[in-house]
Amino acid sequence: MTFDIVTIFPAMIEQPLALGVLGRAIENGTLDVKVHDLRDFTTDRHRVVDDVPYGGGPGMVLKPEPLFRALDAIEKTRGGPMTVLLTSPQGTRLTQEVARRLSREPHLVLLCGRYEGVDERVRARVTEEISIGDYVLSGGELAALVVVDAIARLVPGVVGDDQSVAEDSFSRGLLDFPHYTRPSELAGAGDAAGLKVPDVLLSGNHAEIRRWRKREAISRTLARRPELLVEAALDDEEREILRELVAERDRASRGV
Ligand code: JD8
Repeated sequence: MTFDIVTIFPAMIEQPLALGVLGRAIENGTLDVKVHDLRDFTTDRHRVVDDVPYGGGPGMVLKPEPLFRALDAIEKTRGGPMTVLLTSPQGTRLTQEVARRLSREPHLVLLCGRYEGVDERVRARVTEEISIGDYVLSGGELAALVVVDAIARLVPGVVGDDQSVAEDSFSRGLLDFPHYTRPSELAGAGDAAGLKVPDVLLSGNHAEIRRWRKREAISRTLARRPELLVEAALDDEEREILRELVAERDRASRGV
């Protein structure tokens, strides 16, 4: 899968993408990611990318022409269809479902805004505006990294173990179960009791372990993000566990 990212801060994008599973996938050619400096698409001596807003007011706006030139150059170099994403607070909220849909596109171009945002006419070239959540960032770069990470890890071969991608929290619509590694017991410190790994995980009983993990995932989801359960893809066993946990919770809330 091919990504082109257009930004005035290439360094903000390049280093993070060179690390971890995405870095490896770029190295071995599973992903082709190119970061473009928007200033390379200016034509003036000072490489100016911003200008004052028509109508007045504070802040600056990203000029349209460098962005249009960047898109033309990417289109010409890559050939073939491209989906242009603009990260912005006004966009479609990024969810696992949106990431899954976009991971089926062969070529994504991400435009990173700055200042007060981009000139409105840039939207004529944008396929979809994406927001990563309801809080204010200083620019589109961190959002673009989040979008690329969420999408790229769904591309076959990027994450070594397809199983772990399939079982990830949210691909099933549930929060994750607790994870433990060695040692099986941590010494107590001061007043703190020793911290033990749940016995079931040491039992070697894989059917019981699977069931415990399901129960933990469902019980955490019920406690912390109950709204996720409305859409969660639960199997028969999980629906049964949910019924038990809800009944327990209701009994406890009546004080019995
Ligand atoms: C792009 C400029 C900053 C936004 C004035 C401060 C996404 N979930 C998200 N929150 N914020 C962004 C985001 C913010 C951006 C730009 C994305 C370009 N800014 C602006 C409007 C108000 N400032 C985002 N995706």
